[in-house]
Amino acid sequence: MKKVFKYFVLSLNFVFLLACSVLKTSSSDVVTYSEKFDEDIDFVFNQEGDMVLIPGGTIDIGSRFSDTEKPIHNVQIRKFFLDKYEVTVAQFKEFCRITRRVMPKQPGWNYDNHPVVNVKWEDAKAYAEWVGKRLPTELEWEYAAKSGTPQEYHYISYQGKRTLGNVADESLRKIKFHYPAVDGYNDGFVYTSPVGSFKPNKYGVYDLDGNVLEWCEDWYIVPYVTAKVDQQNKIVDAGRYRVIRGVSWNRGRNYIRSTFRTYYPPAVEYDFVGFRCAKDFVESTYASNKK
Ligand SMILES: [Ca+2]
Ligand SMILES: [Ca+2]
Repeated sequence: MKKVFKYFVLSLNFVFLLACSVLKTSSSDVVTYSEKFDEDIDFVFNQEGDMVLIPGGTIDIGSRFSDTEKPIHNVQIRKFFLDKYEVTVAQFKEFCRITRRVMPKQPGWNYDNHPVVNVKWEDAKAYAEWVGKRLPTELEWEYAAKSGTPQEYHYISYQGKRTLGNVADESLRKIKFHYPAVDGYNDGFVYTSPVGSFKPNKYGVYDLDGNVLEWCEDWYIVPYVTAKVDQQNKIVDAGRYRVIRGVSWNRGRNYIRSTFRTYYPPAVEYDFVGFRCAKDFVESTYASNKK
């Protein structure tokens, strides 16, 4: 009987060691966003006010997770400037005051240093032009969000309960139990957070992984590999909807990925949709500004 028990214990040990080795192998095979993030962040970007210069390059756009993101295809992106932060309530108020527009009604929880919400695409575009900028194309947006790292699927990092960005979390689920919150994750914000509350990505851009969804310049075309683009990767085909990118305070789980595409008619307003601006890189202008 003693012998049987000894073999039983040895077998248990063997199964335990085998399980450990499998777990170790599988976790080390996955390069998560958080692991990449914790490396010394190489801030390769150049700053110009509240914008960063995103270096040009090639990138695999798209993912295997959704038909709207297929096929994965390689594109060339020219260097461009991108706002470090989402446009805030205070900034949009100033725009409305000076241009005598009606300020979109903000929810009670959305303070001056939070991202402006309830903005139509047309209003976002008008703001961008007013400040001498433009909206980012969706290819630029995804390129910046991936920031040279394999950040196709971020949810695995959120499952690690790290505070990477403001998404639908347990605090939101207490109020709206049907929202797709990330299990066990709490970022400290039920609704929007002040812009820049979380760490930036490798290009120095904040909140691409959360807070509010962001309007892009482009019409929504599926599959987007067939869409005609101009030299700035702006989709020139016309459509009915404008592209929205990112993830927001009311979305979690499998919405959290840099390739996620969604869309709305340009005239709608939602309390989880905002925007940020981009700008073309012009060598001569940039050089003279730097003097
Ligand atoms: Ca949250
Ligand atoms: Ca965002």
